[in-house]
Amino acid sequence: MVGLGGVGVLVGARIQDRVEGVVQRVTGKLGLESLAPSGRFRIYTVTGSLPQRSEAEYRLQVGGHVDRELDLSFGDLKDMPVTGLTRDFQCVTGWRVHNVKWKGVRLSELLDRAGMKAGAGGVRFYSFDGRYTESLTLDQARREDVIVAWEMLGRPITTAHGGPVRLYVAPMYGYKSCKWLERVEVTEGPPAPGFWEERGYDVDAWIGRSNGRDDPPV
Ligand SMILES: Nc1nc2c(c(=O)[nH]1)N[C@H]1C(S)=C(S)[C@@H](COP(=O)(O)O)O[C@H]1N2
Ligand SMILES: [Mo]
Repeated sequence: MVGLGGVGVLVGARIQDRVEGVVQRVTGKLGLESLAPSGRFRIYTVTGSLPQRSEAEYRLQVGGHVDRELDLSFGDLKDMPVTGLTRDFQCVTGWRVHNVKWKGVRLSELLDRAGMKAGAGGVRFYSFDGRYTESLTLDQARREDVIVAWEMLGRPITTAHGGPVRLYVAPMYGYKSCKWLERVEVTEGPPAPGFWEERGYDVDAWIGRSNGRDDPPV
């Protein structure tokens, strides 16, 4: 458990300080609530920075082993059938945020629109931070509680939380929920493990059933 416990938390802590500093300055200036900036979430990024992309410039690619590559704008995503979820968010390092509200489009909807070619084996996700990756099996990717999210905590997803669009995999530990989502790639054969999985975490990241910890989500 060296990966996330070591590098992630150290980088996370530094970023957290920076983000809180920024948010405190902003909220102070605007006279908004001076609460902790993002509830009890920790802000994680493995690159040491927070990549920024506006809703207007945002694109999501869906490609790989599919019949039709998709190149979607933020508006395209919002025009698709909306799925709302309210779930606990659980990081494998132990912190949990209760009753987080999410909105987005089911990943299965995007996969259906792209169409799977025969022999498709899984899905790999890429972040526009240029480093982070994740993966799911096709069965996992098609679950009703796996969404490409454009709203979190009842508002547009902030840059710190991976906006404008991030993945949200409700039944799995937070590391599956790839922030700053840029590309969804259907793979021929099983997908390569994601960033933290190459560093020792379980590929099947079911909350309460993997990584040797935690009770199932409420
Ligand atoms: N691109 C990217 N996505 C990421 C991470 C990251 O470092 N980079 N960290 C993961 C982990 S370990 C967790 S717990 C959640 C944290 O989400 P938050 O930063 O919005 O709290 O994002 C996940 N997605
Ligand atoms: Mo995490």
